[in-house]
Amino acid sequence: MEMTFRWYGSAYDTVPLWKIRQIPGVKGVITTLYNKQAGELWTQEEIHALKEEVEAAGLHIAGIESVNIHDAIKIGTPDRNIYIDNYINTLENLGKEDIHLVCYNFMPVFDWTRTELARKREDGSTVLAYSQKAIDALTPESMFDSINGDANGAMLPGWEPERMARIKELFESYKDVTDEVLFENLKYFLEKIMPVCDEYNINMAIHPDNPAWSVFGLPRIIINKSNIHRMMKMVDNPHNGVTFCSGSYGTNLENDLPDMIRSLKGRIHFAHVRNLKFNSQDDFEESAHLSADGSFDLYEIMKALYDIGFEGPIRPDHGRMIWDEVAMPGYGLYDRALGATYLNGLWEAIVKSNK
Ligand code: DNO
Repeated sequence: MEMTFRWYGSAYDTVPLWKIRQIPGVKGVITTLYNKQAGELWTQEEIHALKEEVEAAGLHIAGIESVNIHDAIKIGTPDRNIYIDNYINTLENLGKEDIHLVCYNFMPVFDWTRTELARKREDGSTVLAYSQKAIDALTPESMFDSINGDANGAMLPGWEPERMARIKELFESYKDVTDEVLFENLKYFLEKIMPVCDEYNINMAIHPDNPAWSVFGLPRIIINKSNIHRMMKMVDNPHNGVTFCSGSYGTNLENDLPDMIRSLKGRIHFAHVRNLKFNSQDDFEESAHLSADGSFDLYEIMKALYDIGFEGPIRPDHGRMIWDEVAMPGYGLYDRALGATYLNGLWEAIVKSNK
């Protein structure tokens, strides 16, 4: 595996590249053109400039997270082909710049959903948290208003104000999109992009839905082992792969994470590893990465990745906010750096004990 760190770009991230460079073992960043709307074309010049900036700091781009998918593709409207063509051209431009990993998601309307962005823990740190009761008492609009105030001025992926302004309309446009339709539309999209992925050796790594069930009545399909295997089979090309995100699949306690990893041998192109602490079946918070601080055994997760011969980029995922840091919720420097160091330690021990 290659330890990496997510970076949103100098215009958006509170963490500069030079600090990332000082995290032991981190040479690669996972980045994006965060100003791009879903469906927009990324030019080769823009990608090249991003690459130069990263390389000037002594790092390299290990992958893109995300190139977002336009709603027309997920809904399957007639104009989807325009956006698919843009996507294909973007992939081609990434390939020409020698970038071979793209993380994306197929969640309708929003990206990940949390009900609190700064829940206080006993030690004074704050974390992202989710409570089903809170969701049940909210509408998407009221939820946007309630979390926006806690975002430390950052723009949360998938919750951009311009999208939220159209939220009723967006919900309306998904009214006939069932899980089956969403699967069909994903298949259509993947079949169109696989040729360019084959040509440039680009690994597509779908990110799971977070949480791994339907919220606000929207369909959600990338949630468990059987659905992810259905997706792998329906477009059976090694470039059609997954981002294994323990914190997303882990939201559903029925998902056996090490077992899922083992079953996806050869198709995991990217891994997000972190812990969650369940307070009850439907209330969880994003704890520190350490196994003892949460509900998952991170050693078993790393061991499963080792056992399948995982060689792709991995990154610590959302961190707690500690030591008075002010940053995008989940994306501060300190706790993610602790996470990277902990995961590196687990990996070193696993490698050595298997020699
Ligand atoms: C949350 C992230 C997601 C992820 C996208 C991928 O912090 O893991 O926002 O980047 O779902 O498209």
